[in-house]
Amino acid sequence: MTYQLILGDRAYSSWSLRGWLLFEKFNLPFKQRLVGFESKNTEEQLAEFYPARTVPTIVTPDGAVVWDSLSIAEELASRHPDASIWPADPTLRALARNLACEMHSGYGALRNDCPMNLRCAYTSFVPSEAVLADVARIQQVWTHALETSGGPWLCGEYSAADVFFAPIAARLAGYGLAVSGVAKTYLDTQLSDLAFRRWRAMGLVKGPDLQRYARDYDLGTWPGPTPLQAKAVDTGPSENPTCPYSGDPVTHFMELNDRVFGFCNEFCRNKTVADPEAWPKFIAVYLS
Ligand SMILES: N[C@@H](CCC(=O)N[C@@H](CS)C(=O)NCC(=O)O)C(=O)O
Repeated sequence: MTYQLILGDRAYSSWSLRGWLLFEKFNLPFKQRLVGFESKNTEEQLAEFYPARTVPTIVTPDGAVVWDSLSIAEELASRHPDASIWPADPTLRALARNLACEMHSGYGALRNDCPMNLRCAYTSFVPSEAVLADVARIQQVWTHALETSGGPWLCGEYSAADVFFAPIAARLAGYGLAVSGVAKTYLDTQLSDLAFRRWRAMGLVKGPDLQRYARDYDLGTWPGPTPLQAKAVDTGPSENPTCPYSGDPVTHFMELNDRVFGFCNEFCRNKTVADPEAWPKFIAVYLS
């Protein structure tokens, strides 16, 4: 038995990103299931996990349902003390808890006015005073944490505090909201993180564009690292006979730098096309 992790649409569900990072970044085993965001009936889709009604929700191997990102972080930290979800140092741990809790209960204007949408980077968004106040507070707490810990993550090593701020980084990036100094360096660190890039690559290629998240602002270029230019192609042969992820025979193909690579299904091919460098198992094949 392993954990079940129930997630929403990767492009839009900022809380789901947190739930997934808690497993992905701390190497905890899980099987995931996605609920559809096309309709609004998340609660119905979670009926078997009553009384959960939002994503992320997890089911522990012994059957406990945990339905809030902060309680998921705490439960995983208790069950996996060696995973270092919170910093070991008590002062840094207290700081990390402050940061995660402030994020979990705060920044309402930013969260309301700037819904996460990993498919867009807007250039003409004009923030309200309330959004600017949230950004100023984020600048303040990030700077304080990074100067206290020495970085590169908020509390030194990657911790739950960084999990909670990953979607905030996505919002700052997506709506062109500026931070400066060490906070800007930290924003770039979040956007460059391979796990974050994997999540975004999956969000770019799976699921429909949802109108309720669309905003009528001018579009620009996503400010994270520019992906290597790969493209889907119809036929092989590929250099690799088996899929880098599953080891199964290849059926779907991608071209990168005049070389052809194969994958065992369309989604795995497309997520790799979206950002080849985000996938260590693919890069191992590419460099071999
Ligand atoms: N406090 C919850 C919030 C989770 C949440 O609001 N998730 C959203 C998706 S990002 C959701 O499931 N919305 C569906 C709905 O409200 O019907 C947490 O920390 O996990």
